[in-house]
Amino acid sequence: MPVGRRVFLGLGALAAIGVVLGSRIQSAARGALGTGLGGLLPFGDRFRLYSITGSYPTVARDAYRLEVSGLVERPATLTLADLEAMPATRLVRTFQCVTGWSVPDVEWEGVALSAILDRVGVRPGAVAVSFDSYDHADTESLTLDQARLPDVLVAYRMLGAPVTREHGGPVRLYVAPMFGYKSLKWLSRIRVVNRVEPGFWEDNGYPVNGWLDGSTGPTDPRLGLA
Ligand SMILES: Nc1nc2c(c(=O)[nH]1)N[C@H]1C(S)=C(S)[C@@H](COP(=O)(O)O)O[C@H]1N2
Ligand SMILES: [Mo]
Repeated sequence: MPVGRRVFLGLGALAAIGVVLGSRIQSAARGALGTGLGGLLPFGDRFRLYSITGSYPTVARDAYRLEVSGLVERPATLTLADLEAMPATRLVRTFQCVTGWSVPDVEWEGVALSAILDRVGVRPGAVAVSFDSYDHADTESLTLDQARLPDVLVAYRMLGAPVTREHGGPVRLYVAPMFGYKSLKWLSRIRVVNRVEPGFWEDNGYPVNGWLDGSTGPTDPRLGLA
């Protein structure tokens, strides 16, 4: 096994972290990062590898399938090649975990979730999108408006290379405008649904709307402007 700083987030640790998820703590974390202290912390500027289950699912690249179902006109099962054949979006952003660590200038590449939604055709009555993981543990959700933001990606490249198994490869979600917990790893299924279904982290105390700017309301300043 490669040596690295791994953080396996067991349920005990999760319960402890649940205590520090208030918005005041988030502001404190942002303040610390804003003054440059983030870079001075031990392990600064490095990803922690998270997995609720304590292990990383193994999904071979040629066996990878992304199911897109629910309130859609044309349910689809997409391979990695299908995703790579769609128009690619590349982003460079600071990745921020709500617990305070962050990694600057991370390069991401993948397909805009909006393009996948357009490909399958969202049916009337749909209001949200739910995500499942090959780990059978993590779940996430976004409103349809959030899901259509141009910097929400179904990502197959990260840090200048294919997304590694540890980071959620072959394919993970990358929700650039929100804290890291929204970026579900080992993405297996996208379901278009008629209500927001709070996911694993939300059930454990994280805000359903994980905006990096700290707003907890249902809207982002950019919604409606895109
Ligand atoms: N399937 C799954 N996705 C996940 C998590 C997880 O434990 N399991 N942790 C989330 C959290 S809290 C963060 S900060 C990021 C961390 O990404 P990394 O493990 O690539 O550093 O993944 C998010 N996606
Ligand atoms: Mo996180």
